[in-house]
Amino acid sequence: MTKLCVLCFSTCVLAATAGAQVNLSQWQFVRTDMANVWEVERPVKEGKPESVPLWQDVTLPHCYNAEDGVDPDVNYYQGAAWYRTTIEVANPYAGGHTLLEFEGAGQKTQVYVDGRLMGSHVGGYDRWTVDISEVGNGRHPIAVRCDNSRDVEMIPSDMSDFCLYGGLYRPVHLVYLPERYISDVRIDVEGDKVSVKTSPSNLGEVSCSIVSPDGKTVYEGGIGQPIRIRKPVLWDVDSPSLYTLRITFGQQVIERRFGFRIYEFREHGPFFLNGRRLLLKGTHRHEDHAGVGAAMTDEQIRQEMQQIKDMGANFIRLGHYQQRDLVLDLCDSLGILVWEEIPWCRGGVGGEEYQQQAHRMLENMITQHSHHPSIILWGLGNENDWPGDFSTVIDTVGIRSLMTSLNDHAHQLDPQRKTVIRRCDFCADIVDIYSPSIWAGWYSRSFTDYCEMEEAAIARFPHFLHAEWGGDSHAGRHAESGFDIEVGDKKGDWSESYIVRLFDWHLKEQARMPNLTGSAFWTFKDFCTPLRPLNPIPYVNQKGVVQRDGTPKESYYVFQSYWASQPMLHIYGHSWPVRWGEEGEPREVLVYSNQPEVELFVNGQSVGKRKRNIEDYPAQGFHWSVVLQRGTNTIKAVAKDLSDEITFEYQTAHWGKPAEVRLTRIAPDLIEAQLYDANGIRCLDSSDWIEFSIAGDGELLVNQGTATGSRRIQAANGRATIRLRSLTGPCFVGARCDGLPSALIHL
Ligand code: ADA
Repeated sequence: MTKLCVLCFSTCVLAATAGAQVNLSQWQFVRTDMANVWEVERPVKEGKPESVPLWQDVTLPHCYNAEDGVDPDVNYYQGAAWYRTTIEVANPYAGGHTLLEFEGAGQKTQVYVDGRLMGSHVGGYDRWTVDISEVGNGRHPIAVRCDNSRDVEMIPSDMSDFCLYGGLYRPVHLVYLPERYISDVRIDVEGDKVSVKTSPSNLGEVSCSIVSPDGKTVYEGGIGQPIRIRKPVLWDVDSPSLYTLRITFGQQVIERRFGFRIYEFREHGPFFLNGRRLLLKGTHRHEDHAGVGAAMTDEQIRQEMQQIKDMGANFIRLGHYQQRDLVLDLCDSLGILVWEEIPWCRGGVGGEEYQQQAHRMLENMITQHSHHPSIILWGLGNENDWPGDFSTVIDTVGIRSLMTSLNDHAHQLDPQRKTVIRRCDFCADIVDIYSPSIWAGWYSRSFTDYCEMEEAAIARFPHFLHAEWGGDSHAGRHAESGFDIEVGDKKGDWSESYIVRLFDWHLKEQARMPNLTGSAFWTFKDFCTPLRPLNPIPYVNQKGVVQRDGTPKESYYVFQSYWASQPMLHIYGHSWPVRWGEEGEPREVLVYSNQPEVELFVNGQSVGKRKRNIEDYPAQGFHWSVVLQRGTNTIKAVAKDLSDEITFEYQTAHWGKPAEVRLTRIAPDLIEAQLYDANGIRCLDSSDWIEFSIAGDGELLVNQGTATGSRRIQAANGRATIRLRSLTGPCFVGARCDGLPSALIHL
């Protein structure tokens, strides 16, 4: 549609040049409810911007839980908040329509223009519009009330393992349309035929052109009949070829990208894309990032999706809700197949309104995203067998009934795509594809049981796909031992050492299961969750292979070594400054690489070449047993043109219990706390809690939910770090550890 996008700073489909520009810095925000909209507008109208409560200037997108979601000391704010701005409406079309378009806002929203309620929406993840045409051209105050209060009659449930963020955390657009306009375009591709429908459908003079991936116009004409494209170039994960459809109706031009591909989930596996077997190599993502919560910038989203592609993934489950259009555009252009789902997550099933919301969000997700060739699955729910929001025991009849109606609705809206859910065994027969819960070596059994558990699921469910596996790892925590693969029912030790072995084992097993459709590990990036206040980084689900700010953990490279085609080489332990053991005791060195051969050097001496061999666990054969010298050691790995090197210390002295915490400034903006015993020996297995504070002319970078950005954090190998946000003069940084004298460092 012809969009004059003046409120957003992200790319809008066809942003034109006419129309007044609204300065985004003019948005203001207050994190409290107001008595009425007059209270919101009065200070501006009366020219008293200093009135209480104080408003803050903000830039959209903006999430009002950007920091408190991971503040170790508080519950995140769940309640109402207000945004206000003034816009200059300058619709160039006589009799035209003016809309405010919200790409998504959390979680219930009311929109006021000139003090009048013009529209409202329930649901934090779908796109919606408010028609404000009646206010006409000119300057108008806008007030928006967002509310993420707890509500059991709304999806997702507050029992979900993620933050139900509040705010205008996705872009807002001001859209001008002619009097008669196309509100939606539907593209369906079957074989080499494309059907195009507009809403409304009776507009008459609609013309259409299709441009091939190499820029040639391959069709020009009407849209009444299915359009046949001869020998279309197929969209594939390695060559994501996209066609462009352009619809013209009077002054309105709409562009959509689409693609041709065929896929099949064979009974009892495997999966085929364009006629060849493809193992789905998948991950998950939440819209969540350090410092911004759900309000990720376009650049942050682009970087994250590229990191996912560079890891070698060809599949993603967008857990557990409809995500931004930009995410889907990137999946299309990068070649990442998608399972997208509605946020019916945990808690059971609610009443009429709740169920209507689920249906509405399903309809919006499918109509808004169905043209994306990357999407293959519509997810209807996650862990819907999880009781809790309602006092009744789990209502299997009610859940089955909603699941059945959602399943029918999805098929009616999109007959081509499959439906899917994860973990609700008593609904497994309703949907097309099913994932039970299998967490070998984390929530159940040992990871060496993985193959047996997987084969049983392949045999039991006609269409099985494995969503969610993995485990937590505290970035910077490493172990010399104790990460034995036979962990039985207990979880691992939250070390990176355990988790790389768990991932490594799964990946080697998956590579040799001929009938496996594929899987998606949980999850790409650490994320904020209200359910986990006692995690080593409080309120962070630490199952990511990158930290909450995108910094890779060691496990990122394990995936690359199995999945990526770009040559890579990585020695395990870049974040492990001190290893330990007896004098002369052999230590294991792991190297992750997709190269055929790697040579390892310890302190300048070659300790041999090893060939890549997937049967030779761990690290596909790139493991060496070496003797380290007391003090500093350097290890280098070489594979053809690639090399990687780490330098670390080897400690042979034994330690007792922690007696002292010492602070050191290890980089201009980084402070380290290290625990020592009574003899001044580092306590390399301590996981005591460290609490940082600051006084003076400096500020710590806190509430980031990362290993260098949490005021309270569990030590990793007796060590914790915190970053300085600013330092403008003298100040003291403190570290407190229960039972020990506090430490101070003067900066
Ligand atoms: C569930 C849930 C996820 C995630 C995961 C975990 O499987 O579906 O949202 O929270 O648990 O980390 O335990």
